[in-house]
Amino acid sequence: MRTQVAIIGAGPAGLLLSHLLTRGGVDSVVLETRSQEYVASRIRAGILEQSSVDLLTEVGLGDRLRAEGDEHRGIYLNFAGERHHLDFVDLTGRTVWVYGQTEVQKDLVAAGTADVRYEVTEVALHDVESDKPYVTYLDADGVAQRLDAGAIAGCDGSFGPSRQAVPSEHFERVYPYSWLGILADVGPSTDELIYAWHPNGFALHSMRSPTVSRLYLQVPNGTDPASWSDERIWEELAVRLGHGQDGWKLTPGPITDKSVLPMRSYVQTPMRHGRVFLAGDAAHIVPPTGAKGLNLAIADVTLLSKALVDWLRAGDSTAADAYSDDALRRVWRCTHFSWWMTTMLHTSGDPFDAQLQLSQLRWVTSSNAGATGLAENYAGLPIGF
Ligand code: RFL
Ligand code: PHB
Repeated sequence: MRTQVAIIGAGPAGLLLSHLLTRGGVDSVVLETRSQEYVASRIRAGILEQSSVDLLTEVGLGDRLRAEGDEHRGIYLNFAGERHHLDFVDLTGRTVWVYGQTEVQKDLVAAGTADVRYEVTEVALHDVESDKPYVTYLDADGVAQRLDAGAIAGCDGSFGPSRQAVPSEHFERVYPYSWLGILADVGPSTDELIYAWHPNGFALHSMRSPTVSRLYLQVPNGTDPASWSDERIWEELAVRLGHGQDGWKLTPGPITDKSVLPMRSYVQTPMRHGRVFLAGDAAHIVPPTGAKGLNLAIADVTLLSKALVDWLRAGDSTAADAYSDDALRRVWRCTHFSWWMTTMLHTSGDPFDAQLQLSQLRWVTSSNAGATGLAENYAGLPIGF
């Protein structure tokens, strides 16, 4: 079998890349280890920045997002018994949207532009330094297949084989805490997300829809989710998020999902080797505190699709040669922002750290310059930054 671009991984990076390539007149085949149902139901990101929404709208994927997504003007920061609103519209003229990654994934599948082979195994990349790279795999029936391509896009997340095919340097930071995340069948107790600093640890109130809430608690690494009863989770969320503060109430509800997520920062450089190009989580991981992972994946494939269309259709490799450097500028900005939000909001147990965090939070919520810096990064810099 032959295609112009072999894409490994049908997460948002792989599916959106395939969609953008189809629009640019370049064909692709996507290889995915999991089933379509599994990929579509994974609970992941919830926030889209303005440039992601603009891009999805521009390429025909914005209808349901704009009808069912919830546009937010900003976020709340809660600390020292007070809630502060940061208004991104006033500060930067930009908004963010609550629209689950599962919904983006469904819209991409519904668009029908990607030729995806689900439930493949033993995916391996070959001859990536030559001009005739190929991928081998076993199809869903266990039959050995070979896919020849002009280029390979590694969109297979942090555990896939593409990262290994790119001999390069990596930078990593592991954090000494994790998130206990819950999904609950209860309407959100807030109109916009609340990020809370508390001596007991960080908490976040997010949401998925008018009837579904998503909330997180900072917990020690290695925490077993089963060790937290539903009652204890709601009690701790209430304490950290400021229940009772100025009459605000957190309304609990039935918990439908409970999991623990470790947190790390990881950047692989360069993001290209020969004819393999990495995009999304295959190249970089950010802790979720800045809500950047999905948005970075979208920004990467926006650049990569243009580069591959120029190269494979018009024979112009300028953008392909610049891809890694161009993508990494934004990756490092988001890596810094995610690290900064994480270390500003999570307690480390060190009283000196706590005083620095509170000072920083006071500055961000009282100085226009401080607030604008956070808003500009959170609502997202323009694609191409
Ligand atoms: P994905 O989504 O992991 O997709 C990779 C795909 O590759 C497949 N795969 C393979 N396929 C073939 N052969 C192999 N050997 C393979 N190995 C793996 C996998 O099955 C999968 O389908 O990566 P992608 O496309 O780069 O997308 C990245 C995003 O999923 C990720 O960055 C975000 O979910 C991160 N993230 C958030 N990002 C945001 O922008 N805003 C948020 O609010 C936000 N919240 C979150 C998050 C991630 C979370 N978790 C669970 C990690 C909240 C959470 C809880
Ligand atoms: C989410 O809704 O899952 C979410 C929102 C904001 C974050 C992280 C996760 O920073």
